Amino acid sequence: MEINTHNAEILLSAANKSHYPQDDIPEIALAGRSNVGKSSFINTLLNRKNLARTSGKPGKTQLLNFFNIDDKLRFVDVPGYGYAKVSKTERAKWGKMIEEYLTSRDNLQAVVSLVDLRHDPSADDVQMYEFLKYYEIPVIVVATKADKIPRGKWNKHESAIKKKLDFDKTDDFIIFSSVDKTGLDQAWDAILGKI
Ligand SMILES: Nc1nc2c(ncn2[C@@H]2O[C@H](COP(=O)(O)OP(=O)(O)OP(=O)(O)O)[C@@H](O)[C@H]2O)c(=O)[nH]1
Ligand SMILES: [Mg+2]
Repeated sequence: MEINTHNAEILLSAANKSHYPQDDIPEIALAGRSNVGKSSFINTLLNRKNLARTSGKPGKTQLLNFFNIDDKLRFVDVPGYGYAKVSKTERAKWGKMIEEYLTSRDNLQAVVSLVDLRHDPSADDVQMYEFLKYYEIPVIVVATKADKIPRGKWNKHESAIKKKLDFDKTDDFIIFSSVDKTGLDQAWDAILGKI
């Protein structure tokens, strides 16, 4: 499929089902810990500086943000999990919002699950991966911030992440960096392979 990635815009932000777009355009959602680089991933793939707003301030993205790409594909930026300074009530609201989207959205083709290449996945990362596997949602694991560790150590970190996740070999695993664009083509190939 030919997609003009320059033709991208934020479409809408949704708190629940009633706000989701009503059509058959395929969606790829981005999930991961707060600050892992979900919004940066979207910006890098679309070659835009700040279309999906990023910040050093975790917990910034509060709603599901839908990005329209050339009317052929949507990215859904999901608020990050695992941010300590969030109240129990907020956390529960977040859980409901994500669960509703992931378990009921027919448009959803795959989830890009972002983890930090430098660290072992957190308990939340493992839980998210298990959740996606349980619901049989195709997963593209993207290990980001690769620019922060030497290339010679990438393999070791990849193995540690896969082991901790009990990684399913039928899923994609991509080493990525929004800073130097490592993995950009692979990420697009994986996404286009799901839609
Ligand atoms: N070095 C490096 N920094 C990155 C990379 N990706 C993101 N960052 C930085 O990490 C911080 C968080 O990035 P975001 O893209 O806002 O993270 P997020 O996952 O969208 O965070 P929330 O919206 O809070 O869930 C920012 O300061 C980014 O510049 C990367 O590949 N390499
Ligand atoms: Mg974000």
